[in-house]
Amino acid sequence: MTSRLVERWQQVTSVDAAKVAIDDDHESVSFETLGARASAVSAALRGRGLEGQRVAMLVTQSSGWVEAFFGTVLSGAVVVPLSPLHPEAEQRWFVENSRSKAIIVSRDLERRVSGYAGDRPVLEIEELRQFPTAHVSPGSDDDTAVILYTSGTTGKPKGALITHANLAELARLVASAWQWSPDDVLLHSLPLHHLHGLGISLFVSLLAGGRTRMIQKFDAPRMWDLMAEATVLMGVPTMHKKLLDALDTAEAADRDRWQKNAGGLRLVTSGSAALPSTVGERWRELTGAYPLERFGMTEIGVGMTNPVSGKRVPGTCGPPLPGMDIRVVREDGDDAAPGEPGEIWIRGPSVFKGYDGQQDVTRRSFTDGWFRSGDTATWTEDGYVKILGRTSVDILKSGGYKLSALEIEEVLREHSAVNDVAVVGVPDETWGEIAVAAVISRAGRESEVEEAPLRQWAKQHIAAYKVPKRVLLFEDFPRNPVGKVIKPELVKLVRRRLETAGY
Ligand code: MLC
Ligand code: AMP
Repeated sequence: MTSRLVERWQQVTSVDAAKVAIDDDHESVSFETLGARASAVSAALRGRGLEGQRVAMLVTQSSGWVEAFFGTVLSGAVVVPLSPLHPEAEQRWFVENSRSKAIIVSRDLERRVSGYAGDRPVLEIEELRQFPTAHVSPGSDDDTAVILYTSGTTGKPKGALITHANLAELARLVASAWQWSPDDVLLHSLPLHHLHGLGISLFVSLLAGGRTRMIQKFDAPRMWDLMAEATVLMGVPTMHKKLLDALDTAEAADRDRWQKNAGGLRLVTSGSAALPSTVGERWRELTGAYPLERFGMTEIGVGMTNPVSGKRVPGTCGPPLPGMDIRVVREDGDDAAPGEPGEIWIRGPSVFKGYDGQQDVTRRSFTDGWFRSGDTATWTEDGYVKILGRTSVDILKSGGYKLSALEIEEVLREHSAVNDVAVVGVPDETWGEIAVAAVISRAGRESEVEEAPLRQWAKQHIAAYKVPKRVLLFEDFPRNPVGKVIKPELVKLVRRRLETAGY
């Protein structure tokens, strides 16, 4: 039986073939053209024997990205999306860790892979899409469609294996709950190497037959202007905050126009991190409705969502998304009553297959078929879920990106002037949370590990968004009797130091 993802792709690219699917900064591409180009990419990849293999892609966010993604999937291969936000060292690691056999690039990014491509073919999407024949592999629901790397409680990110069925069901369930129609126009600027941008935004719109206005990178004034043609805006809380800050500081004429644009939106959603109510209330003033907040995760898709019509409760992520099962489980394993804290456990058709090459970690992440999220939450009396925080102090959420303190520490420890380092998260108005590095220098080398030089050095090894925004020098850290850093104590010291410094 053909995979639901391939089946849906074929329907949507043929039923309303002439309709515009993607508007990017260069062209408007119809569903028919998108479908034909993806089938050409697929044939080209088959011609190179890549079916069944992993294929990395470093393609600018545009219609070409969609063609590369679906071309790879239709060929029977697995996509490993890379981001230009990652330095070469990190991209190399993703390509090697995933054992990718080829790299699809857009011409503007081709130079970025030359240092690590090795003997892997580097294939330009601009060439692949012109391949003279077409091919579509039926695939099957359980095939992996994409590997998304997600930071966790281990040093290195883990590759989440997301199947054809996971993506198709995520798109179907969300489109239905959010009453998506082919007349909707999504304004899209979220990064496509994460599930929010890829699966929750782009594919929901695309597979529902809507139009997607894609811009390469978030830019608040452009977003406000482009909102004039949009009906739906999806963002992380930081994006919403940055949009509102731009509105507040805009010239009067821009502000009037932008406010009018906001009034035309049917739906504003927020996810990936907790939405501050101050930000939500500002959106309510602009659009007449509090943003729809929902909860998601790379491994599970969307778990809970406030309703489109019906009561949206600020500070909650709403009831379970219809089609998904949610439990809040106490430490003793029983289900929590309303008001009692517990861990969110999730089951449903968009829950992933496991972590690539990490069967033990995968096994430990599930209990009786339920994925354990690592988020602490509680039910409200109305059956809505309120998030209380993460169970691990080493997982941070900054501007919607999940950051692993351990991963960042591992990188910073490689610096020869760093004697020891501990990374902690502290609250921040714009980013939700920022990473701060507490560093113990090797004797006499303090100047090398000050904020500016250490941050600059770190950017060669990890994405700039993972690099701690503040670096503080310490003589030692609070430790327990066996020498382990007591992070909650360190957080207090860090916050005090930052407050004293006026941060
Ligand atoms: C950018 N920077 C960040 C950052 N984003 N630092 C910490 N956290 C972030 N999220 C850094 C830049 O590298 C730069 O560093 C400086 O901050 C200023 O960058 P900018 O260009 O002004 O940032 P901007 O482009 O405005 O980016 C903000 C943003 C972006 C909110 C648009 O962070 C973003 O796209 N976030 C979305 C993340 C996301 O999609 N998460 C979904 C995960 S999936 P320097 O040093 O150069 O000055 C998931 C599931 C679910 O969570 O439920 O959705
Ligand atoms: P990621 O691993 O990047 O997919 O991030 C998933 C995590 O984002 C979840 O486990 C939560 O911690 C967090 N998250 C997602 N949506 C929300 C939300 N609406 N409120 C609070 N946290 C959220």
